[in-house]
Order: sequence, then C-alpha cells, then structure tokens
Amino acid sequence: MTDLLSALGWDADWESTFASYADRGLVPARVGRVDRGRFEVLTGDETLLALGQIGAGTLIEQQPATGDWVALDTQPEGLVITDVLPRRTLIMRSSAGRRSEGQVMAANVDTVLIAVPLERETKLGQLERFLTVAWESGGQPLVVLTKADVADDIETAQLRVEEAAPGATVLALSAETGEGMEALRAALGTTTALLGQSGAGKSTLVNTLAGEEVMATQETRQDGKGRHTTTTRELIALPGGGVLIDTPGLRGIGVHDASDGVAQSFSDIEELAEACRFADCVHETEPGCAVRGAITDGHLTERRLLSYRKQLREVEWAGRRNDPAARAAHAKRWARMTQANKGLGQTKRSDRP
Ligand SMILES: Nc1nc2c(ncn2[C@@H]2O[C@H](COP(=O)(O)OP(=O)(O)O)[C@@H](O)[C@H]2O)c(=O)[nH]1
Ligand SMILES: [Mg+2]
Ligand SMILES: [Zn+2]
Repeated sequence: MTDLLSALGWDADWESTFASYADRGLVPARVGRVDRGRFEVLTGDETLLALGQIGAGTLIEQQPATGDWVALDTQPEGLVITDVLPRRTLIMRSSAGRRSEGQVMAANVDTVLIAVPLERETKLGQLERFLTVAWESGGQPLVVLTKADVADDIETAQLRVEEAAPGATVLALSAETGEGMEALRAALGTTTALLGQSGAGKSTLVNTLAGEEVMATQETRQDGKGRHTTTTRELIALPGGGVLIDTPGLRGIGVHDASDGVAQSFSDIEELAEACRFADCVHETEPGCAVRGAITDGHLTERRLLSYRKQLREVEWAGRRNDPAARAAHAKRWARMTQANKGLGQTKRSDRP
C-alpha cells in the first residue's frame, strides 16, 4: 500500500478488495470529479483524466462518482476506468423532477458534514432532509453551525438544532475567527463530504481546513442571492491527512428513496412510538399515544412530528410509483388509517403475534 494512496483514504481493506484487479494489471485511483463523461482521477501523485468503460443501459448509480475508488487500465492511447470498487457508502439525492431517479453526490464518505449558517434562523425542516440523506448514505452525519462570529445566540440555536438531529454531533464554529475549528478537525472522518445550502460556508471551511484557497467562495451580495461559483476541485486531500469533498450548494433536497434514513433521522419519534398503546398508532387521537404524550410535556415539537410525516409520505409516494406491491400495501394502510381516525379497528400491541 502506498503512502500516496493512503493520503487519499486507501486502506488495507481497499487493498485486499483490489487484489484481483491488480492481478489483471489494473491500477487503483480515486475519482476527484466527473465532467461530462470524463473523470478526473487521483493516483496520489498526479491527477489524470480518464474515460469510463461503462456499458450502455448501466444505471446512473453504477457510473463512477466523486469519491469512488476505481480500477484503471493504463493504455498507451489513454486511461480507461474498467471497474468501480464496491462502495462503502453512497450519498444520493432525488432529482428535482417527479420521477424517483436518484443522483449520486459522493461515494465512500465516512462523515457527512451538513453546514448550517448561524447568520439566519435555521430552517429545521430542511436540515432534517439533509440529515435523512446523510443517514441513508451509511455515513455519520456531523452538523456544523457556521459563521458563529455573526450569531446573536449560539446556545439557543445549537439546542434547537440538537433536538432536530438525534444521534449526530453538532458543532458551532467560525472560519473567520478560527473558534471551533480544532473541534471540527477532530470530528472529521477519513473522507468527509460537505452538504448544505449555497452560501452556508462550505467552501470557506474547505479552504480553511486545507490552509489554502482551493475552492472559489461566494462574494457577499446585498440581495442575499448566491452568485454562481466556479468550483475548481471537488475532492481535496488535506495536508494533515483525510479527504474533503465539497458539493455544490442545493436549494432543497429530496428524500424519495430514503426510508432507512428517515427512520434514523427521526429515531426519537420511532422510539417513542414503540411505547404507544396501539402498535399501529398514527399519533393522532389514540389513547395511550406516547408520541402525543411527548408533545404535551414538551419533549417533542409538533413541528418535528409534521416534518417526520412529510418525509414518510414522500418516501412512500416514491416507492408506490415504482412498485405495485407497495401501492397495494399503501391502499391497505390508508384504509386502516381512516378507520383509526374513527376510533375503530385498531390492534392492541398485546394482541399482535
Ligand atoms: N462572517 C463570516 N462569514 C463567513 C464565514 N464562513 C463563510 N462566510 C461567508 O459566507 C459566504 C458564503 O461562503 P461559501 O464558503 O462560498 O459558501 P458555500 O456556498 O456553502 O460554499 C461568503 O461570503 C463567505 O465569506 C464565517 O465563519 N464568518
Ligand atoms: Mg461553495
Ligand atoms: Zn402514538
């Protein structure tokens, strides 16, 4: 294993996965950027351009993406990616359209950093979407409250965010003053991807961590609209080890195919629901509802329950479009919910097998 590759996140497990490719004379590299069918690949000591040898009809999910480890065929006439190594994690987002087609944002990310600017009130519903995408990827979410130098009340903001992010570490920091940057360095994974809205301060964080201007950042504009920023690189190896992946800012993010992610994002509600008297409680007017109980005594906000429902509906809706069995199950569940609202036909938890 070369030190050059390990600076990009290569380890003994990747090495052993790669053994059969190495036998075929192929060389490992990490995808740094995808540019219209061509791939910028990093070998540790250089950045090269490669073409993908991907068959027609291959799913978009299987195309090489930023962060992928790939096998390269080093032909004299040019480099060709022959294979994508099995991914450990994958950050996917739903495309904006109505079709439930995913778009790969980054592969093999251990820590999903979600940047949330403290200069304006945090949109918790949007943060919860980013968290769902992060959990669904298989990586560990890390919420970073940026621009602490311009915040009025960091503590209150942090508490609100912590309630919306069970299971995730939440850090407040300022790239401007350096406050909180050491804690961030300690919390980074081997590969960390930065997600968040445009203007959240992602590229500024990348530059600060890299110790140089590797990413273009936005000029501050009076009208609050983000300027289009030209990205120079996407995947950056840090001088002290570790890799960062900057992503373009997103207005919103879909959670269409993220049912596991939703469950993890709302683990507090899912745990509470375990204690509801009825196993199929929909947390409306049922007696013995632990979720409503938590709202009543202030441990859970109504806002968060609504956000959970919204995400669940989105996931179900996407699933049903693609799957007749899921469509039928939904019809059944819907019938049960309408019955439940009339207070009829519920199953007591103890009656269930
Ligand atoms: N006051 C202050 N401004 C910051 C900080 N970090 C970033 N900014 C500003 O926020 C704006 C957006 O930053 P940028 O890194 O381009 O955001 P991105 O779109 O998420 O990559 C820029 O004008 C930055 O100068 C910070 O810690 N404090
Ligand atoms: Mg940026
Ligand atoms: Zn309930």
